[in-house]
Amino acid sequence: MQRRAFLQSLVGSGVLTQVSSARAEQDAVAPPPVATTHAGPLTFFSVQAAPDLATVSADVVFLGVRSDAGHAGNTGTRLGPNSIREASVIGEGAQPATNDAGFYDWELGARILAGVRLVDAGNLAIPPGAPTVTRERVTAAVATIIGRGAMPIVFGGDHSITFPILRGFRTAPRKVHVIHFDSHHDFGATTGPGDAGGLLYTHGNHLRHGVDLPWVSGITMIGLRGLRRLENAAAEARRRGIQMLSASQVTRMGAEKTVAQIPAAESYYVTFDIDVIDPSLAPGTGTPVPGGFTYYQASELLEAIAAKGHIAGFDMMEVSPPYDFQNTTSRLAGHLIMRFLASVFAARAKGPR
Ligand SMILES: [Mn+2]
Repeated sequence: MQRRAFLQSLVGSGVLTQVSSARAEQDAVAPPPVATTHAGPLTFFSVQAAPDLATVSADVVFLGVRSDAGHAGNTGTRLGPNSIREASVIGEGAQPATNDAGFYDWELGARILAGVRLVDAGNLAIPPGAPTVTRERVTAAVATIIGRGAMPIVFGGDHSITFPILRGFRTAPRKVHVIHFDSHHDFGATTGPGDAGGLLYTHGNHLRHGVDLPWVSGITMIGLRGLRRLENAAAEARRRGIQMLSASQVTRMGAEKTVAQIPAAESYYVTFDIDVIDPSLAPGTGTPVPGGFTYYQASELLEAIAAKGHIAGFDMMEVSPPYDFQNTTSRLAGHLIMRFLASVFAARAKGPR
């Protein structure tokens, strides 16, 4: 049928008239308010913007590092920080300047993070073609945040950024045990043949550097899986006392038993590679591996870690929007961070950590 004739038949049947009169009625009853869906600077969950790290006064500082320099081929993680922020504010209107009221969590049936001073410092300025300078700036920024008494939460960026973040803990009041969520060990060799191809700083060997920092008291890896030709890095990691828990081991044990295996420590730093999540739930990453955790598994693991001891910092790495579907991965990443922080501050409220 011709389109015109089809439309005329609809008019004749009264369908179009009914629809348009219903809409007219709706418009008359509820004129649309003049409002914007989101205004002001783009910040994570619309928290207060605090671009001056030197004077920041907060409990938590979110910081984006838009760097791809440590990734081998599938770049895109430089778009991660803003994508995580955008996904976190969809559907939200103008927000209050402070976080006094916190957020309502439908699954807990309660408000979380009320009164916790959350601020977003924006993205670190990244010079083009100078990854060494980038790493130095990351270290300086993290050290500044810690010096201000706040907890750094860094959005990557590729995972090579975690080493300069850990360097920034040099003057932190407590040593840190690193809890590494990742489908990969990221413990590749830095010289000679190996998983990282003999390159010094990549997203595949940041923990090989991190393990040597005197203020890193230990490392636990959670979520390992996949097939590799080489196992020399795993052997070296074991030799260095690193505990490696595979994704299937953790799935069998559950969150409580898994976290009970992490040694007691003065404080914990959690580095979270989004590829530890099953790729069907978090496709937006450059090196996906079959298998992996669900959102609930990861959320429960983080909750148990928050209850275990003092949490010194956190990073969310390898979110790569070009491979994502409907911002699913960015949204999942953002929610995990907020659920984790809710557990951290609920634990702190119960007593000193
Ligand atoms: Mn990684």
